[in-house]
Amino acid sequence: MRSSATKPPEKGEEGIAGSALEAALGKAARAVENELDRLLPVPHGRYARIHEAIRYAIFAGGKRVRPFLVLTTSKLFSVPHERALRAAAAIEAIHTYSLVHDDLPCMDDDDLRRGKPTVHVAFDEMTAVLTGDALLTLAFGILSGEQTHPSADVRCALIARLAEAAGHDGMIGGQVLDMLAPQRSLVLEEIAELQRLKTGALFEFSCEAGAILGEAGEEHRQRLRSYARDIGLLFQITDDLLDVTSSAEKTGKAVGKDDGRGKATFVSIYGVKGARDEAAKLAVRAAETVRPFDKTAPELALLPKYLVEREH
Ligand code: GRG
Repeated sequence: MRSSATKPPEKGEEGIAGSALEAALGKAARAVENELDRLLPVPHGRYARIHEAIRYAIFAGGKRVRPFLVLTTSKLFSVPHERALRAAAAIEAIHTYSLVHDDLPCMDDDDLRRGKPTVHVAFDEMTAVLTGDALLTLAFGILSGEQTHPSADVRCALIARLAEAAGHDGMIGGQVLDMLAPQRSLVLEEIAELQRLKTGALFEFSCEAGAILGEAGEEHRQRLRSYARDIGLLFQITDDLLDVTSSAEKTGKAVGKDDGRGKATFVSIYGVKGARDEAAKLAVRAAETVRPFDKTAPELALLPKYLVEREH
């Protein structure tokens, strides 16, 4: 029998919930990585270099939060796992393409991503551009496949929603605002708008994908959209906080860049404490929004707090 001195400290309810969420995130990450491994080209022939770069970008690491959201929201509407996995792989392909392109010398010019040299550093610039292009194209190819859903209408709805989220009125639009924004002169509403597009749009797709695959009603879709908006925003606020409070070792990417460029962020506007408070407030609201889903997917309500407390 263990003596009380050697007994590990009992986990509180929150700790247990936190570990359950971490286990669920890990499980989702492994599942989507297996699916991507199946879907990505195996390096061969004259195209081997681009195939290798695609695999390098995808398997460099990453938290796989967006695939987790696709898989978890799919569970709400009893979407078969194999279908949800394809949509999860598609969103991770789009997300990874955006990181590869964002790191290019003509954009953010970063050398480190997911703790490894960026694709243009590990390979070369041309290969990095084409890797992003290939991943973007692959995502739509995956969604168009019959294994994603037997109904062509549902597949088209998914494709249209992803095109909207990733395109000029979504992530690309946000990136344009970010690149062209007059430094420091952005006000809070403009930063929120920019980030809602740049970071939030893919979160919105990730949360809605399950509802589209499950042909859920508008009420559920709206609830998930509103949850996604809050977590997209708190995710970005946390990203801004990590840029000033964390290190490259922990985040796996360069830090201190926003301040170095005189870029207006949530932290430059709210201050560190104000930004933390704002993120925490959004986390509470997001968790409340998905309470009705607690029985089927309790992880959804746990995720917001986890995302504001993340260290990378
Ligand atoms: C260049 C097409 C193009 C788009 C750029 C999303 C984006 C738009 C750029 C990424 C740069 C960036 C730092 C965005 C802020 C928040 C964010 C999306 C961080 C990275 O996402 P994580 O933390 O990354 O989920 P991992 O590596 O865990 O997948």
